[in-house]
Amino acid sequence: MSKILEILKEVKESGIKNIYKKNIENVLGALTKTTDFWKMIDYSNIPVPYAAKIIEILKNKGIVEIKNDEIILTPLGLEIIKEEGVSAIKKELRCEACQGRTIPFYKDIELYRTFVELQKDRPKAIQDFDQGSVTPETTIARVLFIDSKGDLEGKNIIVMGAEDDLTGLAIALTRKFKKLLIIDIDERLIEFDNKIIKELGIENVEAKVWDLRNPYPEDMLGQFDVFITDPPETFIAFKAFIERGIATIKDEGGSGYFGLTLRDSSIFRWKKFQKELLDIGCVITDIIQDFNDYMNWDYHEETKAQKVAPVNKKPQDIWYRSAWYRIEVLPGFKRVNEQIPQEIFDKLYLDEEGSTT
Ligand code: SPD
Repeated sequence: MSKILEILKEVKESGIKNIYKKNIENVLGALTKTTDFWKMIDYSNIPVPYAAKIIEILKNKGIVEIKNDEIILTPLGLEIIKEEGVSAIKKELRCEACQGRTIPFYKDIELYRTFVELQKDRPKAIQDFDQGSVTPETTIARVLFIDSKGDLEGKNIIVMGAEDDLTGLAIALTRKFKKLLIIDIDERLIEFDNKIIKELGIENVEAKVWDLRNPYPEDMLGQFDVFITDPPETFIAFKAFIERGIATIKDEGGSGYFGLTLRDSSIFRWKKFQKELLDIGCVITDIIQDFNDYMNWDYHEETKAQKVAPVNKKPQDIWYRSAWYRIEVLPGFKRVNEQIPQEIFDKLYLDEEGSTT
């Protein structure tokens, strides 16, 4: 049996089911690029608890050693990599202009500069709602991407939660939409948006506090062309958020945008998400890996991610990224608008794959 398959067998025996050979190869490949645990996660696209278990097994087998919080491949590790043809993911080959997003944020430099200035005093990301804000470059790239797909000008748009990214505010600044509704459970964010929207006299925007557990009122159903969200990644939460988004869509051809990460869910769960999207009448038109870069959050040390990490060192740089999904709603889609029960909401963020809340 190959060494990689031996490692995989041991990881599975430890109780992890959603794992396959490619995950082990990606971890080994990542370690040829970095000795930093968090950067290794970034390179290998794997949930933190799974990466931690793989490192533990690699260490026990003498394939890596940990010195001063750095994870270092041993001569045995380097030999396995060579013999089994492991190749690292090479982020350095991506387009430098757009950083792999397909559209550089500076395509609208005025929008970017205005946004950077306005967001300076934004509310800090808090643990309560699993907040973690994307960089201003990401937020502006999202808006330009949405515009590039014909989903901004003259459209009715709803931004559902995740306003810690200020995507709703950035869309408001374009003034290109027909109607914009921003909802979020965190009143600090809604107040922040409303203050700026009022000061700048931007019309046809409403920002209001809304708890996504509650069904939408009739006047929000079937009213929008586009929804934008960033769902928590337990399956049940994902389904609930996306169904809520689709319930707001007016007509076939309407679209939805959201982020999905491989840092808090496995590729196996992505398969389940994608099947669900097809089953509820959508098609996935775009998936752009590493589109969304999240700024490190202050509560990291309190999280399961840091607790399971094999090092005490905290992330020094951006390591948490997500893919940007675009879906379209096809003829025959259904609107689901049910109450999300408390017991589902209680398990919204954390499970065996999620660890950053
Ligand atoms: N807790 C860290 C920040 C998490 C941000 N949520 C990303 C969700 C992607 N669907």
